[in-house]
Amino acid sequence: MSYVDEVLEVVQKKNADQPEFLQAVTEVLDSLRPVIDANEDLYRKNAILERITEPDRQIMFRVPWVDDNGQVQVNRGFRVQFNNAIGPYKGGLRLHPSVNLGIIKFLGFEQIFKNSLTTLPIGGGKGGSDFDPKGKSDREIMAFCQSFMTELCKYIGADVDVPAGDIGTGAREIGFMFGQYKRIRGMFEGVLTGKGLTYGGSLVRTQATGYGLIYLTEELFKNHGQSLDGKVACVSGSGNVAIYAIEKAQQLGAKVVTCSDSTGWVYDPEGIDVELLKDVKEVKRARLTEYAANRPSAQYHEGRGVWQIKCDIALPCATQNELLLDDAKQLVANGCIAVCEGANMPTTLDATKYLQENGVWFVGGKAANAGGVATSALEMSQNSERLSWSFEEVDAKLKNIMVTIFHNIDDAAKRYGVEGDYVAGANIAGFEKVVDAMLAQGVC
Ligand code: NDP
Ligand code: 2IT
Repeated sequence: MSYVDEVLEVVQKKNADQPEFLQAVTEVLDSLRPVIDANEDLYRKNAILERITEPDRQIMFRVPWVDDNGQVQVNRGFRVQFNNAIGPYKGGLRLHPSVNLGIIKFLGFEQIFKNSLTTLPIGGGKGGSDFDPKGKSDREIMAFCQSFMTELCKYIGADVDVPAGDIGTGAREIGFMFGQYKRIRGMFEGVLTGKGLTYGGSLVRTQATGYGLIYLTEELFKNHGQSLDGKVACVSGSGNVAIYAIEKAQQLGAKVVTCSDSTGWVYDPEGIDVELLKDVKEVKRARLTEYAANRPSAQYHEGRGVWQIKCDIALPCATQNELLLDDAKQLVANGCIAVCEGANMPTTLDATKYLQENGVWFVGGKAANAGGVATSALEMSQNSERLSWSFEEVDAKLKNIMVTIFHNIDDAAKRYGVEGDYVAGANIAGFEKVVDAMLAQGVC
């Protein structure tokens, strides 16, 4: 049995109750086969695959807080510190009722390779809680965040582990958590990224994941002799990533005609009004029905459905496993040219395969959404030198990083004879740097 198959079997046995983690590991290890086969003895002797699929540590803790009725609520908190071979653990905090250990592990595992692709010195980690921020008052959010950080602060630090935002964690939550860290540890340090601009945050971090996704997509099109100008795009989600992907895509001449949230979706044939969307989602924290009510050209539908709409480019920006095989078939039938993932693992394995086999240019999240964490690493640099860079400077660095990522994954795919397979290219390029650092650092 090949080394990859052996390890996959063990990982499946050990983590049988964690389907998302198994999905992420299967995708990575399957696509690394050419690299592993070329170095099988060395990697096997050093148990590289066994080590890279087992987190350094997994922290789980109780998060008690008091709601507005005086009732004590209890949530579960997580931080998975997966791999710090190339830098301090780095990755977001997800606050969503669906969060469990398997979800955090899949996200932490992906983060190792994504962070390596950024070219910056950051390791992989992820955390969060099954807390549901929807419908909570600001005071309840603060109570939760303070309790969460009261425990988490024991395990993180500017040179140890630097969390950030993800689903359900934005500037408001990062602010409350930063305040509590500072209070308990007595240190003003860059322990979180995505901070407010008045206390160490970086310009462009808010926009970075969405903008970065579009910079990479633009480079992909350029590489195929095309541009985004005049293209029609479908976006899913309407959170941080989706909003700034829509904004940048439209700045570059594309027309984005859809967005969605967890209850419904909008088709707006005249193009999404991004200022209205920001007001509905960032200011009012309302449903998309509010968008449709204020936009005569928009049609609102309950449930899911954005991938039914004919488009050139599909940008899934909501959550994992939201683009299924049937959606992939519909996209191909509608003549879709490219799928670039803004979310983490939004496309199922069978849907990815179908898209690739039918000639759709497919760039997975590890490469396509790396602009968020890359800009977090730029925030860490600014905090270290106690300076802040201008919007233009950070934006130019972000763009340069995304263009570099595209060429690095394209080259890696070519080097291993799988030209155009950007999933394999990303996994290979991300893996090479981490494995080199692991080998250099001995058994740890
Ligand atoms: P937000 O919380 O800002 O937005 C999430 C969006 O996705 C909302 O529109 C939300 O709808 C929708 N959504 C969330 N869960 C589900 C679900 N189970 N079913 C349907 N819709 C859902 O999060 P982000 O925009 O930050 O994150 C989106 C994706 O991008 C995630 O996969 C995240 O891991 C990934 N990502 C985020 C980065 C960042 O910097 N923020 C960086 C790289 C990747 P509703 O409002 O109704 O809940
Ligand atoms: O999935 C991700 O890359 C993020 N949520 C951003 C992580 C970060 O540390 O900025």
